[in-house]
Amino acid sequence: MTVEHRPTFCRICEPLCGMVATVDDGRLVALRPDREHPLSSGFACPKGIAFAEVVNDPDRITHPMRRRADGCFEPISWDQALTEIAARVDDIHRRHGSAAFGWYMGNPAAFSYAHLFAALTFIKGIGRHSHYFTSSSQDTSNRLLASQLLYGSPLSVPIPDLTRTDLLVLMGANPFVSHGSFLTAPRIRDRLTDIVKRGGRVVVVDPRRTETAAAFEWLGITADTDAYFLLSLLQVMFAENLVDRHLVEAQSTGLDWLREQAEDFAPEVTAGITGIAPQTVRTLARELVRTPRSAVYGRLGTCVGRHGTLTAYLIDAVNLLAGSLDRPGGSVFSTLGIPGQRFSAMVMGASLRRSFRRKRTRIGGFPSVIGAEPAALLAKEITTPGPRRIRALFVSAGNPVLSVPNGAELRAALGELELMVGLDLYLTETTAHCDYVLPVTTMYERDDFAVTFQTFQATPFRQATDAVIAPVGQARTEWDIVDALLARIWVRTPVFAGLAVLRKVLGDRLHPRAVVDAMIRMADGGDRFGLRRGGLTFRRLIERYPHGVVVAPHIRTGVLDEIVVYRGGKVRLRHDEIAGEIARLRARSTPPGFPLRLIGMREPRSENSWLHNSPLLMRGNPVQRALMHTDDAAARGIADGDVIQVRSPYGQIVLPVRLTDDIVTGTVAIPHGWGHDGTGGWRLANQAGGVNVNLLMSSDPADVEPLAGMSWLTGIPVEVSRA
Ligand SMILES: Nc1nc2c(c(=O)[nH]1)N[C@H]1C(S)=C(S)[C@@H](COP(=O)(O)OP(=O)(O)OC[C@H]3O[C@@H](n4cnc5c(=O)[nH]c(N)nc54)[C@H](O)[C@@H]3O)O[C@H]1N2
Ligand SMILES: Nc1nc2c(c(=O)[nH]1)N[C@H]1C(S)=C(S)[C@@H](COP(=O)(O)OP(=O)(O)OC[C@H]3O[C@@H](n4cnc5c(=O)[nH]c(N)nc54)[C@H](O)[C@@H]3O)O[C@H]1N2
Ligand code: SF4
Ligand SMILES: [Mo]
Repeated sequence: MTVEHRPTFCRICEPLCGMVATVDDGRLVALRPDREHPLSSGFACPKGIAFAEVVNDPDRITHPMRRRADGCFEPISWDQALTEIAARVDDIHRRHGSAAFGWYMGNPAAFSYAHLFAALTFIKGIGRHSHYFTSSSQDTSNRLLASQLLYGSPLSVPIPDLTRTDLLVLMGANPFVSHGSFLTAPRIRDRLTDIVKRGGRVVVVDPRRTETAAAFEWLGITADTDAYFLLSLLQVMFAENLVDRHLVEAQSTGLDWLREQAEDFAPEVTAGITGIAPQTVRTLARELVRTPRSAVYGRLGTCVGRHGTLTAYLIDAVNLLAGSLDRPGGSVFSTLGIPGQRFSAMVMGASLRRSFRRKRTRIGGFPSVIGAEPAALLAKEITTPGPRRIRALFVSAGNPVLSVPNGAELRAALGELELMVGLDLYLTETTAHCDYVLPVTTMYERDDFAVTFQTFQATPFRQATDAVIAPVGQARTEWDIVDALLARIWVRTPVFAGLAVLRKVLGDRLHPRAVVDAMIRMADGGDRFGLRRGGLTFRRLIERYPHGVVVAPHIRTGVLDEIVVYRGGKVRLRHDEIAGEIARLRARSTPPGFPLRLIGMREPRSENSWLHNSPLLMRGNPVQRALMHTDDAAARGIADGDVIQVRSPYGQIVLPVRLTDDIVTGTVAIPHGWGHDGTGGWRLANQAGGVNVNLLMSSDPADVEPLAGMSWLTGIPVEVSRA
């Protein structure tokens, strides 16, 4: 028996905290925070520590399974599963072509390079009419599209310069619970507190006085009105001549156009909508401009309203006008420092902009954003007859029955598929509908380098890890699964044929790790393939820097000409799409009879839908509860602890309520990710039950944000009564 302690890192959420895995005779028995990690230095949250329970969960799927005619699953061998799936893929492709295939890739995929490569290789490789969905359209597509418009590339996403800013405005983010998003900053709570310690301020714009807001200054806002608030900030900056035109025009074009767009939105006009006093807006606008190191940062709450792309665009516009864009302590762009990166971003940006203009989804005619379609329309893409109808669906690392609007519609639609294949750790409310469920490795059973999050690090940092244990049972990585499947498929698209040739030449060495290794070697700190002695490689990171390594104390600024890929290197403010959204904003209405507004709420011991089966995290039997204002409850005869019915124009749910004064009146908050109704195979999660809040959301194309295809998940009109 040998007990080993292996440094690695957590990949549940975005700080990627350093962990030490205790491995006893090949089994992962414990996880503890890594004190030697340069940034997380001994911090990990309860989710990260409890993850050993997921790895060893008796409910975890550890061998391939096939659904029988009676609906029950039976174990089958890998060879049989892959051979049968391949035959059905070939058959469906022969009859319907690539348009019959869909892939939904959920959130945990972003934390695994092998997974990203696998999903994209399959679904993009099978042909250009295939349907690709990701959790991004519930999360980030609007942010990426705003960057595509402003800078020409969706990869140019600014983050607040957390370690140097003196005035940070957080909008729609609750980092004390979420640990930060689109912002990789371990110990983010400490980093935020540091701002105040050095004499600065943190202002939290949120309909709820969240855990984060309670620690700093709270500015309560009515849900889904951030665009009005931001337009008012711009209006004040222009009207009070706060803008340094010379500075801003050196960075951008279209300033006068933007002034016209914001003209009608004086704070006095928007106050009734946002609930924020005009004087507060004016003061904040002045402070943002006058504080040399200020930054506005918007996250999930600003993404999932009805105008997510506009809102993300306006946040950057405010930073630009405040003189904070690409400046120390402001809103900055982290780059990898790869020679020629601007050129490749230019090529990719041009191609994505072209497909945004030309490609339209079958349902609703939505543009293609980062090559993906709106997940809110997945059900209709399956059920609507006609060409390009989805008949085969792969779902990896996602639980869309609980995470997209109108899960009931999606659940029913899944029954119409000819083939459904799931790659997951569990039999979930989604994968339970699959014909085949394939067992995947957890993060501790695979090597990794967090490609997705490199440019969102508040302090530029690199860490790579080997697998700390061998795959549990028969689990395989997503790459190995797709690779083995492709080896059995006869469909010969150009991509698949090319891979077949490479497979013959390279054998096992055909692996995306080589691409990631090349990226590490070419980036800042890398060995540049021998040009820089002692520089980083994938292997050297693991061997020499097992706890990770800081590659620069701060994010480099003055990089606008590198990250803007438009000719001329200037930020483009003027866009018809943005004007269209502002026009739509003016024409906005809400149905009568639903006076309250629904928002979301994350919980410290939950991760979307998938950590409700860990005994440690479920200690004390947590129950999903709605949160509403004492006054709104009193007006409806509702008492604390009552069971309430929540109705929207699109659905209704019943759950217990907690009353509070720490929320803007007229707001109801409900956590998502619950509603384990026994369909799935996670026994503890099923006991916790709860309801699927997304039954209150609309999957009508008219309710999907038109530019980025974002699901509408916040500010939903609702009414509440005692059940
Ligand atoms: N513990 C835990 N951590 C997580 C997750 C989890 O489920 N649990 N999920 C992970 C994932 S997938 C993500 S994307 C990140 C998200 O991390 P964050 O971006 O920090 O998002 P949330 O924690 O959901 O906080 C969003 C905030 O927006 C507020 N809000 C809602 N509507 C509006 C609005 O219209 N305007 C404004 N200004 N605010 C609004 C809500 O009250 C809430 O406080 O968290 C990640 N981390
Ligand atoms: N109302 C409301 N809805 C929301 C949100 C909200 O704030 N409010 N937030 C949205 C956001 S930000 C997101 S990101 C989405 C998330 O939505 P999804 O990504 O669709 O769902 P998750 O609940 O994250 O489910 C992740 C699944 O991946 C599996 N899994 C975990 N690790 C791995 C792995 O390594 N490989 C594979 N193959 N599977 C793995 C888990 O078992 C689980 O089944 O939900 C969105 N939905
Ligand atoms: S904060 Fe996120 S990354 Fe850190 S330990 Fe917790 S779950 Fe893991
Ligand atoms: Mo997310």
